[in-house]
Amino acid sequence: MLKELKTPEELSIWKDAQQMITKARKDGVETVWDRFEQQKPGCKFCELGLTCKNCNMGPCRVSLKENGKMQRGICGADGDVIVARNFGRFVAGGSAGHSDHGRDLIELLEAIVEGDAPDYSIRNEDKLRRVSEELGVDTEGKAMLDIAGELADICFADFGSRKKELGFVTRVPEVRREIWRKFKVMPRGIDREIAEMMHRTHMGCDNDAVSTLLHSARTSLGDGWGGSMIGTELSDIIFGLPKPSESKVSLGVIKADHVNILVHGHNPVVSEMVLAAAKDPEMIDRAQAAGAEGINIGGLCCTGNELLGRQGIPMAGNHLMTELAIVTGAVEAVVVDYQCIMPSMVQAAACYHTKFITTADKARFTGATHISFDTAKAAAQAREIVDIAIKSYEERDSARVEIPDTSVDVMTGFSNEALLEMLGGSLEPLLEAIKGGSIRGVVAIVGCNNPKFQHDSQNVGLAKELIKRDILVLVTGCVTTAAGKAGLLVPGGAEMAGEGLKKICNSLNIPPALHFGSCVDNSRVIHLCAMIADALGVDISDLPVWGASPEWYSEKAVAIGLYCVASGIPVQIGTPPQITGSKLVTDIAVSGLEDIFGASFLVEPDFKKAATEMDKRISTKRKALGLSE
Ligand code: SF4
Ligand code: MSK
Repeated sequence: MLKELKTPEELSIWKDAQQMITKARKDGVETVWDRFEQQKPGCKFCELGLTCKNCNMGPCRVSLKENGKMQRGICGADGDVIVARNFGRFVAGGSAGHSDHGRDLIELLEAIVEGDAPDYSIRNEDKLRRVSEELGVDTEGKAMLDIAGELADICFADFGSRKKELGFVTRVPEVRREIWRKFKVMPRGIDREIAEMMHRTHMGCDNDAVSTLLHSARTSLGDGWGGSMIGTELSDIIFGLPKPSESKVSLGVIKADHVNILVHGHNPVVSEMVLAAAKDPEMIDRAQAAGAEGINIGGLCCTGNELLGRQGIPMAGNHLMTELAIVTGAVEAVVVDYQCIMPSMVQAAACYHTKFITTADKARFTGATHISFDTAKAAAQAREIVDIAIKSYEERDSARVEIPDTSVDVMTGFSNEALLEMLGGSLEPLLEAIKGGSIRGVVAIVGCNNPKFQHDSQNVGLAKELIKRDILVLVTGCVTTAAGKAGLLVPGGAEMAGEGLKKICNSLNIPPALHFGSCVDNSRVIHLCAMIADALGVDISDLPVWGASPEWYSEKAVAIGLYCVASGIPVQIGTPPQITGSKLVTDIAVSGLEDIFGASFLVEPDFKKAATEMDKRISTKRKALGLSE
């Protein structure tokens, strides 16, 4: 029997998404929501985390026996061990993704130093010197490229096995570092922790759930204070600091009379070059010769966030909007690097004239046009990509074009440095606002979309609930577009905030939700928390702060959540990871971690209840710090 389709209004809160879901159905394009329904009912064992495929005696599935005891897999692993091992590998996957992205930035920095990446340069020498000095480089009297070479070596070394503690860990308050040393979760090497997680979860190794979970925390810390932080800091050095600027979001940023190129993925190494090529007068001439007014670059997901923050490039959409962007029929090319790119985009693109272009050899898609991106010839390859898009424009069928006419203003580009500059060079005004209660707390809403929820309902709902309570919101990753479309990323959004936060936003002319970058850039959030804790002379876990990922979906989101918790920042998530088959593991996640790290996970699918719980803890933390409410 055919299942009844949900209405577009039930699937997404946004008019542009609803319009394109309707068009997708008319055009016969399958979307993520269609496949979500096809996958129902899900496998209960997998949902609970009780399936193991770690060896070929299995796979095994375990469940509670009639006598109330947990069955064991063929090797004898019980449910707690199986759940913990699966969770550990999930965290390792997310940490590997972020960290390998970070490594790509080191390789680019090294190539710049060696003259092998002539189309790139170091745009922010000031940050290069500052970060290098922080990591122990003596920069006095040295040339920029020599310093960059030393910095690249230090960052590469953080991926290895020779260190006892990662370089950026010096940013963490000493009291927290002591906790990490005591529980043996101090990250030593980024790749090392990931590899050790794979080793521990091989049959016959770590068969103690608590031990495996602690190493999961260590692996995630290697991501947050290692791979991700390197990715963020080196991106700032090479491509420049995000600075507050204005832009637009929603599918309305796609222009009917332009060659539209959407960049998607995470790494700015490709998208920055595509942007530069699109600005080249010769390419614009070619586009005009093809009948277009010009070339329009739009962002999707986190590569979009990278360009939005640094270059003010508009965002077409977040995770669940990526297929829908193609459905406008006005996208000449989607250019992707890696992560969060739905394989279905190849099929969606094939329904129109859209060229789907992959650039990373580690992220190939069957059916795509692949251009193996090489930083030695980046500009030429970027021009080749733009050229493909221009040719594609000539194939566009205008009868199939329908672009939602909404686009919403946003203010973007709030790095820690930009925030400090805005505050007059010191955190003091922010601390005073927190102490005085105008800003009662800070919550970073992070990450993704998931068809388990009405698209963006939780992301936006939570953000609005928090700002009403005078809680400053930071957004990263795909929440950015959601917050932007809801009007929360402009100073006028402060009208939706409580009186205290509104006053601060008005006096600084900032929005009540600040765009802090891509999902890798959650490293900025933990760094900011460390700076605030240091300034107050307390541990991070003493602060009135939270992380939240109401609509998370990815392995990376869990790695982020866990490194926040292990850093002392509690994290709300809208759905649990696949751990609920083990009471032991679930209890540790939602309360046991509190005893070790002073923070744990809150699983709450209702944003109003989540906001209330988060608010309560913020009040408690404020009281403990002796701050007024
Ligand atoms: Fe089954 Fe153990 Fe092999 Fe997992 S490791 S598949 S539980 S026998
Ligand atoms: S892209 S990890 S859906 S934020 Fe970073 Fe968006 Fe989440 Fe991917």
